[in-house]
Amino acid sequence: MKPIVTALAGRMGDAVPLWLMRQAGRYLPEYREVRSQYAGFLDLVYDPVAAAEITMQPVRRFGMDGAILFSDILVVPDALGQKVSFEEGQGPRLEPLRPGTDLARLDRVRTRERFSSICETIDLVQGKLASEGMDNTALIGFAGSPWTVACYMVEGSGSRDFLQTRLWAYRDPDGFGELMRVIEDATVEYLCLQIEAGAEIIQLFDSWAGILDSTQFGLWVIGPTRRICDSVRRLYPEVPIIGFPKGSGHLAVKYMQEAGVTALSLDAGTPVRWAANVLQQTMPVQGNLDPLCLLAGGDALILELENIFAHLGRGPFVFNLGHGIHKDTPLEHVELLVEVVRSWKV
Ligand code: 1CP
Repeated sequence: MKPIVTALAGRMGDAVPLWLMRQAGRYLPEYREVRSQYAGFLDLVYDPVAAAEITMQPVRRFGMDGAILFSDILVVPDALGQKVSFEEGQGPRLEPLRPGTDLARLDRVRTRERFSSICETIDLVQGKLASEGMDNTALIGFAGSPWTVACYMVEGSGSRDFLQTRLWAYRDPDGFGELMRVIEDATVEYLCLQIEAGAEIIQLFDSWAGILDSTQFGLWVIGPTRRICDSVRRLYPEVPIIGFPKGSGHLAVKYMQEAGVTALSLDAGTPVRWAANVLQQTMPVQGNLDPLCLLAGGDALILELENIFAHLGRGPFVFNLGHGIHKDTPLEHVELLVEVVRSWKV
């Protein structure tokens, strides 16, 4: 079994496996080189040859144990027919969906066509992993969780508090629930297609789980995640699902107990001692170095790595960041991180 898959099954070999969120991205010169040849970010995502190459870049450079598919959580709204674009330096822009919008116009025909190009990327990456002898590297597929995807679909961009989305959810839970169901169904279809194409692990990114109160968290984070995990497991019981309910604090316990995931990805705010005692006793965990600590490097980096390993290192554990790698991160800091992680013996 590949080391990450083994750790997610609750067992450890003699080393801690590693990958980094957003490992394929702007901090890599080889990524910026490919990116500069494409006008739009989505053009790159929907070009399987380029996307497969980008997926491989951090694996070749650093020997990561996981190759995360190069794509984005916003391909689901795009596939559903909502206009999505990425403005340089500003993040995503979508045509906002507000209460009263006819959800029937979110169409499923385009969905299949969009998803099939991403499946082709997965197929190409599996071919490269095999031909380049990377037998220990697992291909990680992913999607945004419905709550986080809905945040972007309703707000139309990134936001500090996603006010419009949260107001809709409070004022009209039935109408908002309908939108969530459309996203949920498309997400199940998308994840199953990814697994069929060769994804060995799935990660569900719920980047905005932490802005909800505990009642809303139950409704919009736990409920949909549970239904997605159940639906995917019915067809693919052996594929591990990592949940990342970012910023959920103590609600991570409820998420762990009820959302149906195989493992929990921890953000940097999660105290590692508490995580070891309360979470890791029940399921494998992944995380949780602060991306800014990696950007800083030096003694701060070494000390924090020691702290994380002292508490979580015996496993079951997959090393990762607590959120995506910062675009200004020096390559030497990543090299140092990989060296330190590799020197830890379980
Ligand atoms: O031009 C560019 O290079 C655009 C930068 C970029 C990249 C490299 C975006 C725009 N997305 C991605 C790739 C991406 N996004 C991956 C690829 C695989 C990898 O990890 O290497 C993944 C897993 C994502 C997931 C993603 N996209 C999330 C969930 C994780 C997280 O960071 O919280 C979210 C919220 C998005 C939306 C998004 N896409 C891009 C940006 C800048 C954002 C964030 C917008 C915001 O600030 O709210």
